[in-house]
Amino acid sequence: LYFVFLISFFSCKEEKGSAAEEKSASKKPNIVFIMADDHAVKAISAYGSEIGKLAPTPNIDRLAKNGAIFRQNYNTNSLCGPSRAVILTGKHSHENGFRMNGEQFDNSQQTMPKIFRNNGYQTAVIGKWHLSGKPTGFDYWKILEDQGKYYNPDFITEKDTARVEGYATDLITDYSLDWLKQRDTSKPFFLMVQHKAPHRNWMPALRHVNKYDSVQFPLPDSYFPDFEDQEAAEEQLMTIYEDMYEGHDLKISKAKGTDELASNPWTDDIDRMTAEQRKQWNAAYRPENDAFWEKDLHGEDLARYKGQRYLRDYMATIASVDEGVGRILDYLESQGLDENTLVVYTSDQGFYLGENGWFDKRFMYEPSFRMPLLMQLPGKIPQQSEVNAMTQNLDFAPTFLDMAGIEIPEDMQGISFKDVVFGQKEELDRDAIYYHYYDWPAFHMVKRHYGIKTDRYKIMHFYDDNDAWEFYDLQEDPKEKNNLIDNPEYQEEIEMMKQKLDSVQQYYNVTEKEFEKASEKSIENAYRNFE
Ligand code: SGN
Ligand code: CA
Repeated sequence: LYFVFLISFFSCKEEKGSAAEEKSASKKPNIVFIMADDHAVKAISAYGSEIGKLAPTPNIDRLAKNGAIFRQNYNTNSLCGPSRAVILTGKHSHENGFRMNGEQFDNSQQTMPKIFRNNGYQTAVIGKWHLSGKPTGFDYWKILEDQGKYYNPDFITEKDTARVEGYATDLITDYSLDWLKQRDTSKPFFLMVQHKAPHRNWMPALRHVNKYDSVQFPLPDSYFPDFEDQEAAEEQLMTIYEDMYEGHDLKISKAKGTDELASNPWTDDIDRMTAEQRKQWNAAYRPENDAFWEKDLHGEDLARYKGQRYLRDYMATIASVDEGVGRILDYLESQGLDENTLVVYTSDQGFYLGENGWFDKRFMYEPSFRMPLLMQLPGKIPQQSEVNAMTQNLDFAPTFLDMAGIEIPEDMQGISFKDVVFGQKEELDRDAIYYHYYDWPAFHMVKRHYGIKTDRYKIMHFYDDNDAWEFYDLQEDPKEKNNLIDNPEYQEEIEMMKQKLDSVQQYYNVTEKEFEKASEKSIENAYRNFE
């Protein structure tokens, strides 16, 4: 059984006038759901990391101060499209049909925004969609084309597709505020604000490009890893110092004295900037690039340098996201809307910030499996509370509906954690969470795998051109370096976890079909593309 703690640092909450309380109880809460793309838990200062101390996120942290921070929030399939589909439907990938990026989301199915809309809410989504096809269930939508671009992105609306001059994160915040200002004030609203940042290739706003130039970010102990009995980890293509493009990803120039980028296969990110933007951009990177060529780095020094360049840009793109969160919170407060609005901050998945030498996500290991989650709803969610229950993106839809007093459809697979975050209940009725990643062969070559996690153990099975089990005791080995699958001392626990995995899969209707392997041909082609 699992222990769920909700610790409120304020033992006695401020008493509110009973009239105000009655009013807010009868009113359906508004919801502002803010989601970044690839924002690692470690990159939010409220989580207390070293990186967060060096590059704080004061506005995202406001949610932790006003409400709750979730310590054990996870996804079900650590990739963009799949995570979004799970959030919209409250169903695992095999049930909502969107298993990997590039698939077509069946937008005729039941989704959370449709249910909100049918219950009198005004609904809108602004920013990254990445589910192919048009959003359904929204009164208003304005989405980025595909992955979206940082500078001068193309936005798609019901009417047209148009390129807009500006920086994606700022534009998404502007459009969200515009929508809030023109909404029908007689109705509650559900707004999804979905940033592109801090997704690859980490292009900061011009005002932030040099923000962390003088900061040395800590690189994890595992930056130069040894992989033992971790075959899939060994065979991935997501290592900072091996798989990043020096130009496209790290903004390193070809040589001293030029702004021309080293390897940059997708030139459109830079080409689409205006002449003025490019001028400022180049001027910002030139000194660092010239200094780099002076240093003549090699081997591990070069690898560490690349880690720094990556983290500086990654954190600098987050600076704009954080400012955007601040602008939205300020607006809600200025209108008195904060009192009855659930504000959520999360990311579609976690991300590697150099653990195992990696960037990207996809693995069921903690840094990508875990997602940040913070939320406030004054008077309902205790201030400065911590949720230690294992929650999942699968639970978002049922939880938000529950908070709005709307019946949760029977076929949603997530469970509501409303009572836990409201401090009324300690445990969730679930002792293991399920994961299944399918996108192989594809970018970064992370093998298909599935598994479960309990509060102490994790078991994973990688399959396709391999067949490998991994088992971790997270209490003893939180960094997942010791695969204990063959350790005689753990055989009882491993057997227990295998049985639990079977029953979890049965519970979620996972059928044989889910373990189909890729064809030899597609594997061959994929390796050719990614070598
Ligand atoms: C792009 C990135 C990949 C990333 C996928 C999926 N390459 O293809 O590094 O894994 O998106 O990301 S890029 O150089 O073109 O940016 S996801 O968040 O959409 O799932
Ligand atoms: Ca993502």
